Amino acid sequence: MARAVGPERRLLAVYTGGTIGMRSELGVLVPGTGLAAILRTLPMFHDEEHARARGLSEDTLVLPPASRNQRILYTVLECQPLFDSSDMTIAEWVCLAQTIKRHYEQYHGFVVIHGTDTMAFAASMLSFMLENLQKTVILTGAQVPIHALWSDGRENLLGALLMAGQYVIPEVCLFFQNQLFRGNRATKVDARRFAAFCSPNLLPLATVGADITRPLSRTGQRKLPGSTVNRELVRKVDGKAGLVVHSSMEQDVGLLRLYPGIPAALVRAFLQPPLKGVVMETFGSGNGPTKPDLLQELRVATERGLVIVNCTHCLQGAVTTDYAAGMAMAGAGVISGFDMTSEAALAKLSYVLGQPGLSLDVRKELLTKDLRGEMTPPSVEERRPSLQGNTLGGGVSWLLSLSGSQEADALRNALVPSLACAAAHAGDVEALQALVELGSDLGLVDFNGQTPLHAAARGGHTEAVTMLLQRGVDVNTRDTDGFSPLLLAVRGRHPGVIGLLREAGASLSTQELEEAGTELCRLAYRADLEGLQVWWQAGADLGQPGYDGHSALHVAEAAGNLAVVAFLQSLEGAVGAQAPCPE
Ligand code: ASN
Repeated sequence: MARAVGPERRLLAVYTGGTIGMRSELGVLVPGTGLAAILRTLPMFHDEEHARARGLSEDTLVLPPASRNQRILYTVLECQPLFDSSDMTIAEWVCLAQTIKRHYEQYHGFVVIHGTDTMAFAASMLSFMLENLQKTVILTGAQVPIHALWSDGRENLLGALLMAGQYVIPEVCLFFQNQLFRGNRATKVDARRFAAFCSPNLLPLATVGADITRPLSRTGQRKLPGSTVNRELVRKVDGKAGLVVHSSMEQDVGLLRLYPGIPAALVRAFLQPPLKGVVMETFGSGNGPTKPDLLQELRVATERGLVIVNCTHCLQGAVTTDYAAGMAMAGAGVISGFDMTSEAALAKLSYVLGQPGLSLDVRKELLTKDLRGEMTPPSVEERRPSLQGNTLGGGVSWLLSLSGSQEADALRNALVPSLACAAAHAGDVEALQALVELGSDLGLVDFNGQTPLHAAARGGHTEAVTMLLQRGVDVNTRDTDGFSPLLLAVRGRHPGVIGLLREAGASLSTQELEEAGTELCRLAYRADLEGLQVWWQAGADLGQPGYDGHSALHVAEAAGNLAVVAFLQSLEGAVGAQAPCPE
């Protein structure tokens, strides 16, 4: 966001309708023509004296000075017909985008005067239609007509004109009640109050002090006390790319809100052609009913090529796969919409599906990407392995969908231990968590007699080990070879896991300790200090003799491995010492 320079800033204000210009007819509000004429009579919107002195044309309005050396001039373009925004459709918003494109070179910025009811949809649609936007586009409107004694319309429109005139914000924004939001992050939350919009998952791009219109300071700048401009949030533009208007938006997209007990038949009816994409509003963090018949309908639809995007019906937060009920959605082929508003998701779907010549996979890929600042995808570090993208996760998702019959339950019970061990060995905590949600016992053993804790310890996965210990998996179980998770962690040389297991009370068995002697001698011979250290950390007696009665110290001395000798001697009481057990 940069401060706009130049003595005159020219704006186009496209008036599409909405309460701001409405009048009462037979007791109800209907769109009203002649907004420019009303603005001309209001001194805060038009400096007649300046306009006359400058010889401005009849259709050009000019704001009182915003700063000593800058004036904001604007022209109101009244659409035909005007709409209550409840009647706006994708077709009208495409016309709006084309209007902006047509006048793009003539003006420095654009204000779109729009009804509030669908303003968040409009802003979202425009954000996708207008690619490589280099100029400011701000939507605004009002809860009360502008000519009423007590109206928010004057402040909103003036704020939008000042923001668009004074700043270069290359985005589609929405200005309401002193706040400038990224358009595709905003949503209408109040039908009555002046603070009608909020941006639940992104801070406002700017918050303007209530006295944006106060008189000039001595330096000639109209300061905005109390205003906060979050410059770092404003999207950067590619200075060379020209504006592209995407008019081929897919119209066969829909919005389906799940509710508890929604019948599968109703969902089936909704998902029928010609529908090509659906935003499905789910519960909480993207959860939905796990009834097999409902999941089946979703799966059939996605396999047929219908694109379904999962958005939470909660105002704030994001879609995750923390719950089996959320994972079941992913398992049925539903794409995560992360923290997108439903308005943004619908617009994105319309845009992505409207692009000609893309494969279904590419379209799905685009939907998971942040294209216009509309979503916050999880960062790479936070991103958990996708259950869709790997065999293990696919297996878990599939298991989740199995239920109902005795055979299905038997199959599930037979597969869970091996799947859990495979997940633990891969360190896939998400898959383990999914199995827990499924009601699986993570202490069950696989065909080798190993628990997932054995597998996680062998793989060195501290996160998985922590999770399993928290779930109370026995820390000292032995597999069919008599090995404990601790021994496997020692063999794998995973000090982090050894520490966790010891803290949880793990200890090497007498047999394991006895057998360790020969191994210790071998390590001493090879001067493998790291190998000796993990044994010591696991509580082994490093003085334990090998098969021929020699200890590791004897072997190290004989081999001249001085570092090993020094290490073994440094242990309290030299050999014979054991690592202290953690508290
Ligand atoms: N029904 C009106 C509209 O969206 C509501 C408003 O603008 N406040 O056009």
